[in-house]
Formats: sequence, structure tokens, C-alpha cells
Amino acid sequence: MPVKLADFRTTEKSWWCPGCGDFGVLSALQKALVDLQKEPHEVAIVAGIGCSGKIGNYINCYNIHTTHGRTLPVATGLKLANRRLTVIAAGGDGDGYAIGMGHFMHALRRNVDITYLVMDNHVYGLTKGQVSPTSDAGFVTKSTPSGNVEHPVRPLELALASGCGFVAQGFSGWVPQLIELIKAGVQHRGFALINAISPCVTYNLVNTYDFYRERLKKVEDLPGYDPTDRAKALQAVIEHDGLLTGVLYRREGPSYEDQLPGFRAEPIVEQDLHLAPEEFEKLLAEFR
Ligand SMILES: Cc1ncc(C[n+]2csc(CCOP(=O)(O)OP(=O)(O)O)c2C)c(N)n1
Ligand code: SF4
Repeated sequence: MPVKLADFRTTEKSWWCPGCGDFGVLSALQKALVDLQKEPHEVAIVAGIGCSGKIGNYINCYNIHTTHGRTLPVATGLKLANRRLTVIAAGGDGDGYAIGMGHFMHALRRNVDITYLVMDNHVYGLTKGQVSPTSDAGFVTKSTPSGNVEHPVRPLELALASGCGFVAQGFSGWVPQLIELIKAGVQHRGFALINAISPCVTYNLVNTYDFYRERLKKVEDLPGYDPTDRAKALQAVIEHDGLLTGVLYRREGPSYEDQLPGFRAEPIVEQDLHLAPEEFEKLLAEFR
């Protein structure tokens, strides 16, 4: 029987504010998984702490609601233990680009086959409206009453500079495009970053849906844009102040796990780890 949207629905009570951009990201994720005909038991969401981290509660598949900033190490372990799973790490800009920044940098270069969906609303939503690492300079919040004096972290530039093989940005106000980006990210072999601009309608009244609709451009509309040219992608992102959507950069190649000596396709849970001495010697020999 073909997989349908209803297979990914849950009856969990939602705690998101009406109009929150995270609804758009959830909707796009469910539709992308249906288009890819993934069965719920083939998918695992590893979610961080934040309003965004609740996404795993609202979709019917495996879900680990991990600690703040730790989506990527948990997702990495999960993928390496069961390579057959489609592993999607999901969280906010605070989760990924503040407390989780150390993990982010290394995941970018490590290239484990995970899709990382960041719901970027430029604010801490769950803790009621403090400044976040992607907040614009001058942004007034409870923790920056005179305006933010720091410059924002630029995730797309960081990802491009750090060797990430799939860098994309979407917008929860443009769901059809976001669906295609998630599908491409899941199909990409290796680490895929999808920064999903996802307005917080309660604590960020500057970076609204209208703000983005007026400013965002699609890379397909830039004359001669080539998503395989990393230097040009970086230049375009800088020139457009990060306000670009689409697949900004893509490079094919083996993932981390593809390159591990002796790495087995079958999940660790299905392998017999109590080996006879001669079997053990054979495995050891692969590393000589
Ligand atoms: C170790 C730790 N530090 C701080 C917190 C408090 N905390 C919870 S969510 C959050 C930030 C939420 O912002 P973001 O990650 O951008 O997600 P959003 O709620 O905006 O979706 C913080 C600081 C925590 N739960 N654990
Ligand atoms: S506080 Fe902001 S991020 Fe959190 S659910 Fe409400 S609108 Fe969404």
C-alpha cells in the first residue's frame, strides 16, 4: 500500500502558537516523506530543545527528543548504528548555532548521511524571546533591551566554508519549494543542511512572513547560477546578505560511513557481535 500523509499524522496536542512557521516546516517534511514513499518505521527524527524541537512529537515516526544542542551527535550515533534509517536532525537556531555550534562545525566536515533541518526564527522562542545567534544587529529583545550589538552567525557561509556537500535554504511561507529541498536533502548521500526560515509570530515582529516575502530570492532566478560552484555560491550568499533560497551548493561523493573500513550495511543490532576467534581475526585483518 502506498504511504499517505495520514501515515505521518499524530493526535498529539500542539503547543505551537497559531501561525508559527514551524507548522510550514512540519507540513513540508510530512509531504516530502510521502513523496519519497518512506514508511514511518524507516524514519527517525532527532529533535533538539526549543519550540522547533517539538516537531518530532507531531509526526508519526521514531523520535528522540534529545537535550539542548545535542541533536547532531545523537543523530550521528543513530545513523552509524542503523544505516538503513533515514535520520533527520531538527531544531532551532539557538539549538544548532549557539550551544550546538561545536557539533555543527564538525558535522559539516564529517559528512555522515543525515539531513539537518534548522528552523531559523532569529530568536529563542521556547524561553520567551531572547536574542539568538542569528538575530540581526539592533534587534530588541528582553535580553537586548537597547538592541543587539553582536553580528549574526551566518550558517550558510559557515557551511559553504566548512566543506558541507549539500547546503540549502527554504522558507516556511513557501512550502512547495521547501518540500523539494527536503526531498533533495534526504536523497543526498552525506550531510545535508537545510536552513528553513521559520518566522516566530510571537517574539519576532521584525523578521515576519512579509519581511521575507519582500526580500527572499530563489537561486534559480539568478542568471547563470551554478550550484556546483562553491566559490560562486559563497559570493552569492554574501552579496544577497543570506536572503537566498534553493539548493545553494551540492557536491556528490562518498559519505563518512561509505569510507569506513569494514563498515557493514546491516544495522549493528542485526549483527552477531559474539564472534568466533577466526572471525575476529578476519575483521582485525581488514585494518592491517
Ligand atoms: C543546556 C540547556 N541550556 C539552556 C536551556 C534553555 N533553553 C531551552 S530552549 C532554548 C533556546 C530555544 O531557542 P531555539 O533553539 O532557537 O528554538 P525555538 O524555541 O526558537 O524554536 C534555551 C536557551 C536548556 N533547555 N538546556
Ligand atoms: S513562541 Fe514563536 S517559535 Fe515558539 S511556537 Fe510560538 S511562534 Fe513558534
